[in-house]
Amino acid sequence: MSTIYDVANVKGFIRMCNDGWLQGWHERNGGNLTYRMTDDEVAEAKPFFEEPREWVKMGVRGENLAGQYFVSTGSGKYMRNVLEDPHANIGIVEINETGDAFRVVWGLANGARPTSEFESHYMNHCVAAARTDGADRVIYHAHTPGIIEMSFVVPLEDRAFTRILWQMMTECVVVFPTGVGVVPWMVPGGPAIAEASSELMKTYDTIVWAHHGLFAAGPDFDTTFGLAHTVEKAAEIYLAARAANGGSDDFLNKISDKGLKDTCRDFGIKINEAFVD
Ligand code: 2HA
Ligand code: ZN
Repeated sequence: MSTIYDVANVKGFIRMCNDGWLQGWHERNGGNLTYRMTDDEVAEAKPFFEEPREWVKMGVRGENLAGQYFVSTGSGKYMRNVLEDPHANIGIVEINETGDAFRVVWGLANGARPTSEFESHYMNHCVAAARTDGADRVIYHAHTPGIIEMSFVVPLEDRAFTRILWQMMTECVVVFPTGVGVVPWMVPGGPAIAEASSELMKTYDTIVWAHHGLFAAGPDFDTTFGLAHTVEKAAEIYLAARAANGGSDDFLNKISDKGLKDTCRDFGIKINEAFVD
């Protein structure tokens, strides 16, 4: 282990930041990513840790992930710059033993802080980890244009939003069989949006932030990026199909509810029954 970048998921984290940039989801400082490290990764990374900074109190508390370490993008930092200079644009933070404060132990050079959405990320990590028995480790927020556009023209309701996305591409229902939750427009970066999202995170791994973007959780970078990519692609297909249909979403052909249910049956996946007729 010659640098901290040889820790597999530190490398994977940097790659995912760049993947999102290449998709066009991270204008300026838009979007953020956090990853909860395993104990082995913490042990591998520790020799490279720097003098810990002071503890910073959060507006939220989550006891089940107290004492854990997270890789986080930096507040005001650009995804575009992560690959070129990780040490300045991302960092590792430790959560205190009561689960209500963090301190920077590596990176985020020159006094930078973790993402302005860190409280949202932390609370949602707590909920997602509890829902998945500790499997979920990644939370990703991206300014995905298709989802933002869709949030102007469809009802901001979990069921309506989910059904449209499922119907756009055959494998959507397989990738997110529980559906997506929808948070109405809210001020970003505070405890209120953290609270609203974490309430939905008890059920969903994908949350739409109306007029803002996507908020997604998963066990690893491939799954979480793939989830965001699939949801966003479905949104783009909806918008293009609707435009091609003169602005209406009364399409000539579509995937039936029976088709959605049959797909899940054959893939051995449990569909959210409340969202199909
Ligand atoms: O990091 O995307 O929601 C900037 C944001 C806040
Ligand atoms: Zn944002």
